[in-house]
Amino acid sequence: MEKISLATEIYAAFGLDRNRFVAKRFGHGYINRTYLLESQNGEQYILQKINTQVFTSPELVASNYRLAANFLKQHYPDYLFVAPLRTTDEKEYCIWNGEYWRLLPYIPHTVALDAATAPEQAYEAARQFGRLTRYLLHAPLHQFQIVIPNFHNLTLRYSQLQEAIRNAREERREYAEELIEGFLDYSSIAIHFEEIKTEKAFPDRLIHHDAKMNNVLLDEKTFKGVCVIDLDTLMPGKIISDLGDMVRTYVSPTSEEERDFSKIEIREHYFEALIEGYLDELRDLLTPVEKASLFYAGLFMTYMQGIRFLTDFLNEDIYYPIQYPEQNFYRAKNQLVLLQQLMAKQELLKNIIQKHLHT
Ligand code: GN1
Ligand code: MG
Repeated sequence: MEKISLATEIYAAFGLDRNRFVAKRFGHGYINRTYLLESQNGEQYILQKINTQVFTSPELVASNYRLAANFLKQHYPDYLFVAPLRTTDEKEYCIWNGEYWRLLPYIPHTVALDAATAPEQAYEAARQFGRLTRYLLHAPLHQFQIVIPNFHNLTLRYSQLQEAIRNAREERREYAEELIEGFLDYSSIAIHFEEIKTEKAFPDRLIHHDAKMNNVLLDEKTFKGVCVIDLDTLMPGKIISDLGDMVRTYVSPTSEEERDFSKIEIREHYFEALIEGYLDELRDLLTPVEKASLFYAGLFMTYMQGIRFLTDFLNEDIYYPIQYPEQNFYRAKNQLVLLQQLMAKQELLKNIIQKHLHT
């Protein structure tokens, strides 16, 4: 394994002695770079280098963490909220050589799964994301910062795709021609977002905005939900973001990296479990517009993620890291196939939602 050597100053900023720790790359995030630090006597931490191309104002992220942590501590003292540890001079991150680094506690006896392998895991994970939004219901929403403007603004993502189509190199555009058509054929999903986004009864709430399976820690033995992690994009938004990301990432046994599209499948029991888990936290406080958007959520996020991958492919892979040249093309295609399958099963999935809305 590659031996990782991180600067002594970074450790020291958090009061740690580098000589006591071994660092390893950790997790599969695309954006930040994550390490696990372990000492011989079993002390463990998560150290992250924040991607400041994406999170251009790390102080906004830190401010949101602080607001949420304070509110939760006051109102739900038993809730496990994984906030950054302070530096020796009481900051949420240290700046070293122009890089932003932060330290987080490692939560022992937990696992982060890349994919759900039982519906109960989907239920547990969905409950954790639903609980976060519910517990923060009375937090001061307007004091939370928008850390990435327009992050889940499908209208903008759609126009970014159109712009990328216009500006792409001939070669890439031709390569992706059919796929581009495939996405443009579903423009009604973007139009629907336009229609509902400004409705009064479609409120902003505090949303995680990256509700994939491996952003939840489950108990390593019981697989019960323990907490959510990766809270960088915790900010005001719509429930369709988290619910939709769960549909996008828990329902099929495949991940967005799968290139054998015949393996993409809608596992109804997983869909049902995540709907139930999310609604068990939020059922009583959703507005009629939100309730009517529950099936749409999966279309919204799958479509938007596909568009983001395709846009990045056309833009020569400037956002998502790749290991092979057409990776963003295949990720986008994977999302389109998933979207088509959600569409094909919509009656059944809508019935499942109805069943759980009223229990
Ligand atoms: C990115 O870095 P990671 O894997 O947590 C992205 C999400 C996407 C996801 C796709 C800030 O998250 O929006 O859903 O990749 N985060 C950002 O898997 O763009
Ligand atoms: Mg993330």
